[in-house]
Amino acid sequence: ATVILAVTLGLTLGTTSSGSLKETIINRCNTYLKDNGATSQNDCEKIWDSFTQAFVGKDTCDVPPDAYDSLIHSVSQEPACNRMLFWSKTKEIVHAFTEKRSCYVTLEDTLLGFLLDGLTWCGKNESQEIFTTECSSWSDCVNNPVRSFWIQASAAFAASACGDVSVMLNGAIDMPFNPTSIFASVEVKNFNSSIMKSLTVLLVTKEGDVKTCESDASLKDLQNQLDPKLKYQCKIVPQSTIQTCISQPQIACDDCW
Ligand code: AVW
Repeated sequence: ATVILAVTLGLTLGTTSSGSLKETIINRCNTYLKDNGATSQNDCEKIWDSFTQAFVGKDTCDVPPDAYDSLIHSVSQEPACNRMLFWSKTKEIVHAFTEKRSCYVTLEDTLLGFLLDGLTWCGKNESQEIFTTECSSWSDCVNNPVRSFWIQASAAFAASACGDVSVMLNGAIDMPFNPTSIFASVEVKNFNSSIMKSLTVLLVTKEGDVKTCESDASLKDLQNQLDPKLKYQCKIVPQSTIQTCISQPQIACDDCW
């Protein structure tokens, strides 16, 4: 009886979690399309189907980044030239800013990123089930479904980056440009210098930080990895300035840094 109960419970939980994952993603999709308009080519049910196709039936450590190619192609969105904002180790402040200001767009402010931000999912070999708990985590294995999604979505976002592009890096840590980050290992490598004009580093510092754009060695590495055709700039941006711009929408974006 215990075994039957456990199996029934297990199946019920599995169904419930995949049900709520679908609900979450479809709801986010409809909300996004309503709030951002203009992207009427997008079909939320089709996007959900392409998403599940990437990982359902596969072991939780056996989902490579290219499994998400059909999902990425099923989402249609014009690149926001001159407003695209990358980030590394600044997740919270960058999104607090873009939530209030449409002058900059991060991957998580695009439909694709918005749908999956903060979620966990995986499948199981030879099973149609979808799980949202007990999935392999970021560091457990290279080809886990969540990590692979962010790698492929980041690569596509970077490849579409056009005009003047910015990246918010953390000036309070040793290596603002860290070779193991997605920004360094995926995004910079996918920049296309034939559609991109410049990269501006916004180095977020706290009061008392001594780091400068010129003194940081990791930023030299970043400069060296960029196509010389791209213009490179770096600006120190005090965290307090960003906070002020977050709380005072009447300040123009151009005056934030
Ligand atoms: P990040 P990235 N274990 O702040 O440059 C668990 O380092 O990498 O910035 N979760 C992880 C790990 C890990 N080892 N590494 C990364 N993450 C997750 C997409 C975690 O959720 C945008 F376009 C962390 O908050 C940015 O330009 C997040 O990844 C760029 O990629 C970011 O890690 C940011 O990636």
